[in-house]
Amino acid sequence: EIVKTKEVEVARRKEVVSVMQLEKYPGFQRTCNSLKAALQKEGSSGIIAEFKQKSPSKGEINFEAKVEEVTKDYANAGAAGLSVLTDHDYFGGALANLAKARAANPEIPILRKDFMIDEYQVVEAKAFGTDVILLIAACLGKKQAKVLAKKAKTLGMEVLMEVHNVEELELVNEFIDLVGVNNRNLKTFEVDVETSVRLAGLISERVVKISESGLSGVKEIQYLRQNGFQGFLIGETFMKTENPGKACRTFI
Ligand code: IGP
Repeated sequence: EIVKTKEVEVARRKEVVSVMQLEKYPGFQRTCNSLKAALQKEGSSGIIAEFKQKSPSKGEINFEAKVEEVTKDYANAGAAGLSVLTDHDYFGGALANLAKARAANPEIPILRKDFMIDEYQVVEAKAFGTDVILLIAACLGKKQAKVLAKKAKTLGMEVLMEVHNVEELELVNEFIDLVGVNNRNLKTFEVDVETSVRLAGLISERVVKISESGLSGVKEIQYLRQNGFQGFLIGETFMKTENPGKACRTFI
């Protein structure tokens, strides 16, 4: 179970770097870029392009790609935001990748893609230059989700909550800025864009809606836009090609 793995990982990391040390990292000196504003901007592509080298469902996707290069190419292609996986065990990501993406792209909003279960990770996200944290409803309790979201807001970051069904929408609270519907069922890995469409009407008008996973064509994006989505999180479709930035450009 992912949550257990994360608890062990976080406990280990806390011993290596304390919260007080993290607060001295360069990320604490900067003001965050708003993903919500970027997605709401007139003419925004809505594309949140992800740096993803492997996944539990697909295995290796792209081990050659360099995070600085790919994220810069995404930004130049016209992506509204970037997503960087920092989970190592399941997705081959790293916090170092986040720092590199940040250094290469000072202006664009960056999402830290990980399984957040502890306030320590929220502080860590800020330290490494994150603008938006991800909270996966399926991994959290209602109270825990609120504590983590509030902490992120206190540090000036935005919060994206990921849901996959109606029940999980119960976890959305006043500190959530964006809600993402994951089209992929994390247990079966099955992908269905209709998951987004079905939930769209049930999501608060106050938040920006994002459709996540399994998106592979411009037609799908148009369809989702018509159904109220302003953000589209895409990883594999870009990363599986030799030139992810170029693939991204075809969606803009
Ligand atoms: C991207 P895809 O199918 O375009 O590569 O999906 C993103 O939605 C996916 O990586 C993702 C994810 C997650 C990864 C969505 N939610 C939670 C790790 C954890």
